[in-house]
Amino acid sequence: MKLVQFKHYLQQTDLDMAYFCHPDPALTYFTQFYPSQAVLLVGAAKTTLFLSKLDKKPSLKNINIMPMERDWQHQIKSASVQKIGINKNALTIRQGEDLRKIFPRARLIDVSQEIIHARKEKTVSELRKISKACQITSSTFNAVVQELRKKSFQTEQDVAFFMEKTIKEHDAGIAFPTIVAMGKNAAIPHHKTSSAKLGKGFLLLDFGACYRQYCADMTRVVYLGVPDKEEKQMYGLLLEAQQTALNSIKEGKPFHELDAVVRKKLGNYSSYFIHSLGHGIGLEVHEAPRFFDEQERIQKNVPFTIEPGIYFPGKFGLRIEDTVLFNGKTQVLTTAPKELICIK
Ligand SMILES: [Mn+2]
Repeated sequence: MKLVQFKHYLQQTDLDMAYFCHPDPALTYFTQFYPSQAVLLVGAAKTTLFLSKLDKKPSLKNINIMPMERDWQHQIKSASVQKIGINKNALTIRQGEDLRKIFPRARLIDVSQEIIHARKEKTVSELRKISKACQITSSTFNAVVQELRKKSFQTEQDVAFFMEKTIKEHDAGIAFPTIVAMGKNAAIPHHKTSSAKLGKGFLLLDFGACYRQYCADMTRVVYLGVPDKEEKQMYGLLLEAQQTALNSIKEGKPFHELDAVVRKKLGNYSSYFIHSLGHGIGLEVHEAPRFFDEQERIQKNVPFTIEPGIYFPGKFGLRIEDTVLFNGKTQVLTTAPKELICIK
């Protein structure tokens, strides 16, 4: 990862070191490791990971690993430390107070913006992990469609359980709790998967695998039974809108312009599209770039999602989401089919 660049940044800004505590994603970013308990000290010269003695030691390049003994704080005390970088988005008040006790006279400087910036553009190795997470996600969708055809499930929870089991069988974890929403439940974009029975109508599946800490995010909608003309039209319109956004991806284009393209395509229905068109993705499911930030533009090797939706409260909801990458051309990483699958 960009540890070397970050060290340059510390030097340029006169910081003696930066201090990150688990579960700060910045710690996982620089180590590519998810500990049970750890603190990472990045100095201009050396980087040390104080790691719980209960964890297996990872093999890390250019990072010393020290066991987190009871007195580990004493080992790092130093009167010469004057400025310490912290991540205000992750450091708790308690962790900040502990840091103060170690370095009572140092100034704490927020480096969260620098971290967000560094994490946006992915390295080849990060992109490989994200692609793999997307492949697992796509094949999980194909597997769940087969099971739905066999009528294997009674409830939303049954479907989610099968999907999460399938993801885990691929040596991955889940990026977030799987959303399975039957019928009117899908009108709530962040529906909590429930014991609701499957019945006739749209079934929305929003889920993602997490492979070596890197996330995928995908939403597909299938139809249980036979859709009527209006339902088919609504799905068709949303799919067209999503495809229009994918076709409009171009280097340097602001994300809010993509959003505008979709709203135009949805026409009168755009008032039912109640969230942002997408988000950056990586170590976290939702990370920079933020689409509503006017400064943010499409860049090479910055993966993001495209997920238009329409929600009719009390009736049904639809969303079609892909994780995509622009690297000179647009690559849709989540390759599961999008034509409406009807399961009779
Ligand atoms: Mn998403």
